[in-house]
Amino acid sequence: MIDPAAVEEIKQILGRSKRVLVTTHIAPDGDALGSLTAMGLALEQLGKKPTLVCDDGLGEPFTFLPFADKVVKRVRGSTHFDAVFAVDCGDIERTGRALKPLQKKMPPIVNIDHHVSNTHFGTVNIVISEAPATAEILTNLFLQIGVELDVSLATCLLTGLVTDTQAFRIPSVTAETLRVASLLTDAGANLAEITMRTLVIKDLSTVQLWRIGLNNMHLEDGLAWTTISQADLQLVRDPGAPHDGLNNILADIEEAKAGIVFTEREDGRVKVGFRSRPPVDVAQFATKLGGGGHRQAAGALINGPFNDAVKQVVELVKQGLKEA
Ligand SMILES: [Mn+2]
Repeated sequence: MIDPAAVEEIKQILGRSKRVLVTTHIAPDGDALGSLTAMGLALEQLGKKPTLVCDDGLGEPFTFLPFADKVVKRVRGSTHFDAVFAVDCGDIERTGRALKPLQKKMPPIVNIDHHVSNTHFGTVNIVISEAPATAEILTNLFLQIGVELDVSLATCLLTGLVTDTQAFRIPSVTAETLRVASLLTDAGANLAEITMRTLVIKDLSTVQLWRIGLNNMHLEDGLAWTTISQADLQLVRDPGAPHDGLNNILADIEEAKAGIVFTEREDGRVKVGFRSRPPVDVAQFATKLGGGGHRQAAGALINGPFNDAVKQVVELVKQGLKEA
């Protein structure tokens, strides 16, 4: 249940609006894009003219989403909008350049999000940090304002829910999350297909990167780490492929308390990606290196040379794990 006063304010804004810009955060994930397209579909159902903007666009594996082809990187034509909806976006800076063309005459902003760090930048703010996904908040909002959950809308929303919860596996998943998911499957969303497309299937380059990473893996004193150098990247079909999953594999080793993937960048700097299982806090290490993140997933970008950087961070983290 969403605060009825906030829902009333949203209804009033919608009552005065025809053209609505919907946006989300840069480097979008499944919850960002699922929420963006769901909001667009809902607005269309309510007779509005939505424009969906994501500064980084919408790419694989999310092109299957209903309304995916409506997502643009920049506003074209008139920059007059009656309202802005920002979904899954903790900070207005995270919208990138999406709102730049509106700066001179910014309409009311409705901010719907679940990031604990949300800056409440909206005219109306629905920020529920206990919710595991923005899509869960949106589902409840749609029910409260009388939007019908059809199969397209349900598919977008369930995609947000499945991806942000890693298929309902994280601690913030509650009975309410499962009730929302069952409403969405009742409406026709295909849970198995969404999970397969967004969490299971990987492109070949990703798995090639994992192979390199697993070959280079070390495990000492409760720390699992691996290195991917520029020379290694030459062996991968698409060197830019994501290798987040590799991080999780390392941190999932029973004998490991934390996992680190070191990636050598073209500019000589070193990307350091941390993962851990509760209660081990890796954000402290990332922060020490000038980066940041969450307790169980954090990162930093540090200076090379590569081998020296790896050695230094491994020693720092091993020491920290020993003291903890
Ligand atoms: Mn999210």
